[in-house]
Amino acid sequence: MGRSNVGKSTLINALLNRLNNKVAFVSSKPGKTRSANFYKIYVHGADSAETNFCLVDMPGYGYAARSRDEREGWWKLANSYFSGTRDTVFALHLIDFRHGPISGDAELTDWLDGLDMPRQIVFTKGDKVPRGRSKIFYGQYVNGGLVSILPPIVTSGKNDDSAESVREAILRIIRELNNA
Ligand SMILES: Nc1nc2c(ncn2[C@@H]2O[C@H](COP(=O)(O)OP(=O)(O)O)[C@@H](O)[C@H]2O)c(=O)[nH]1
Ligand SMILES: [Mg+2]
Repeated sequence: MGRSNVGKSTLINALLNRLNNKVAFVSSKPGKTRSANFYKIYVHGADSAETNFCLVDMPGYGYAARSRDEREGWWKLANSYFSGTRDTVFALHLIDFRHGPISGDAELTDWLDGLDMPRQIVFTKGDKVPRGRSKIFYGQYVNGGLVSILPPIVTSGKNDDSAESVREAILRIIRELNNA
């Protein structure tokens, strides 16, 4: 989940190693994805443990040009999705690393708080922040009170080490929540 254009679809393509043959639609125009897209993921771990789960690309919210109706539609969709009974649910909350949490992010955080929904923070567009600033930005955001199951992960829109860290984090969180 995250604001329009934050990089939700890009992260999914990176996680699935489909950046050159996209499964999730990436747009240069914000607010294009209007439906929630579901990806059924089958994982065979090195320990031969199987972890199957559903990755959901939630449409963006908080895009300034959107109408009130669209914004209400988003909350309706999100509420109906998350109020269903499910064994294990957590949210990956994507935040643009250049800006840190901004208005729509606080709104999402409050709503997730209200649902008691655990969440993992993933920063996107880390490649757009100069190296020298990264540590300072990271510290500012984390000290600003972001709540995350595991420490937030800074990603770059590529299938690199950070994408691998997100994969590992997802599996670890699912396994921990399942055993809780
Ligand atoms: N440089 C860079 N660009 C990114 C990153 N993530 C997304 N983008 C770009 O940001 C735009 C919006 O990405 P998209 O995945 O469609 O965002 P969504 O609306 O949240 O699904 C596209 O032009 C992407 O190529 C990233 O980590 N680094
Ligand atoms: Mg998208």
